Amino acid sequence: MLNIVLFGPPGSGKGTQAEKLIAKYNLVHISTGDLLRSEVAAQTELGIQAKAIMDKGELVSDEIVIGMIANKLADNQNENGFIFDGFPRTVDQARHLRKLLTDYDERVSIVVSLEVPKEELIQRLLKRGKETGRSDDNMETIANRIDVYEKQTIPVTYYYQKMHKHVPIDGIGKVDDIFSRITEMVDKVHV
Ligand code: B4P
Repeated sequence: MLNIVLFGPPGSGKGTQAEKLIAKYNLVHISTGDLLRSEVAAQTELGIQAKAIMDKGELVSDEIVIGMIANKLADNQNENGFIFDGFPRTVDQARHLRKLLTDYDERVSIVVSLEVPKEELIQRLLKRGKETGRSDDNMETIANRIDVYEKQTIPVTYYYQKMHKHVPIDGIGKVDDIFSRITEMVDKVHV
């Protein structure tokens, strides 16, 4: 299997690049943000709790997101692999992902880490907020999401660096150019 972790700060283009990678490598897309937003839309108990946390720009509990990932993995065996988009976001989530994949004799193939400066992230997210009305794409929540990323999610990069899986990619430029930079690196681990 080809198991790609798509990593980066909010607004770095994870969702955008995930769509293209799925089409090229025929992978199952697991976006914890999308999964949480569908719970919010369906107004489930989990969705109601999650919305309050997401609107503040905080992270939903590890227990909830790890449970969602475990279900998705169990439902999608016999596939070419997975794209983990926006997961793991804490070192504890990364450790659990390792355990879950080991249960299926699998492992993370590569961690694609999109690098984009803070100013550009803010501009992209404010633009999306205006265009789509996404409730967490407002200045106050964006600032907290970036802060949470720096404090709680950056340590995940050290975890994967130690395993020699972390690959930084310049996330500035045209979407297709960034995609080419990513596939060049993915093709090195996927022969
Ligand atoms: P996510 O849905 O993961 O939101 P995100 O980090 O903002 O990334 P997204 O994929 O949507 O945006 P992208 O960078 O593609 O998470 C939302 C919330 O859910 C979190 O704050 C948290 O509360 C919760 N959550 C999710 N996962 C969790 C977890 N594992 N643990 C705990 N909580 C979790 O794109 C942004 C914009 O940039 C788009 O409008 C796009 O069009 C634009 N863009 C992309 N590429 C571009 C380029 N090259 N140039 C210009 N613009 C570009």
